Amino acid sequence: MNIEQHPRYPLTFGPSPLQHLKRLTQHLGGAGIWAKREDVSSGLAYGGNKIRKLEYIVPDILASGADTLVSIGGYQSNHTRQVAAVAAHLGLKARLVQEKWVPWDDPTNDRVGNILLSRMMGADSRLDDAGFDIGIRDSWKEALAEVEDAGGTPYAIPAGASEHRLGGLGFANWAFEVAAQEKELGLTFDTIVVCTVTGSTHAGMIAGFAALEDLTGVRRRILGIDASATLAKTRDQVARIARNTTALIELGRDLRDDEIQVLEGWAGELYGLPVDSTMEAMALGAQLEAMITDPVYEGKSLAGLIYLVSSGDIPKDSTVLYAHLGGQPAINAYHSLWP
Ligand code: 1AC
Repeated sequence: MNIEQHPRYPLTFGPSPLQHLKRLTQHLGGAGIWAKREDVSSGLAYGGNKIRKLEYIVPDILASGADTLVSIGGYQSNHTRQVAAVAAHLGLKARLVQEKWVPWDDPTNDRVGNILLSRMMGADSRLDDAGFDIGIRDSWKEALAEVEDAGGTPYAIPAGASEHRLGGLGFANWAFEVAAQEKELGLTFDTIVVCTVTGSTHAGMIAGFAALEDLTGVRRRILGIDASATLAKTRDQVARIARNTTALIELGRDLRDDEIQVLEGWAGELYGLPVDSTMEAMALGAQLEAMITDPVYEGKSLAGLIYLVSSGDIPKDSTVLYAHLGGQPAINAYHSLWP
């Protein structure tokens, strides 16, 4: 099946908008920088990248007869907020495991931003002391069992929807959406910059752009900026999910090593904690473009983009697409960074 043949349940307004970041482009002296805004692409609880992944998972949820979506993330998980949103939209329940992924001891951390929105949407959101890990967790398996023991029918959605077998399809489709938008605008993005943690956003893009390359001959760099600070695990997960997704869309060849690039240098020591480059990037995005990013995801990928352009790694004549994945509801928990 190619990407168009996979069932998709629309949860977005349509293609996410492209925005030319003119003042950031001018500030850096080129390359030409654009953003594709997943943060304003859906009416479901501020949207974001997981809504797109869930578009390809909902048909399977509905076919399964489940009544409860069971998922996991940190206290300020964007993913669990989007699972809660899709559950509300479909009239299902959501049971969320919220682990202490970030040693950020602000008293509001487990009350505002994403977790507040999940609770407003009726999710059963429960805290767990376990620290950060992108793998499959016992706490999540226990939540699945609890729902079943109580007579419910759970549907399992792992962290970031990444280890779900359909988790890469949403962003494989994103690549085709970009190609259609390029045609309308009369330009080609030679470089894509995206934040990567659990991996399926980046992996889906890799698979989708590989399929496009085979159709059109256009070769691009899809640069994942690691924000997990557990680089080896994220690299493995991206490569594995990218290959699974290429199989699902019947690419018909293996991926080359140069198609899988997860770059380090902007995550800092720990997932979820900003470093100087994160703070500088967030300030530039906000003050030049009124584009709000967050200290966990988009601030780190924007920092990577700014460095790569400033250092000439991305040449001045490039046209770059920055994927804004919609991480910003977490900023409420980080209010003390802007005293
Ligand atoms: C890490 C998956 C992730 C979230 O929001 O929980 N992006």
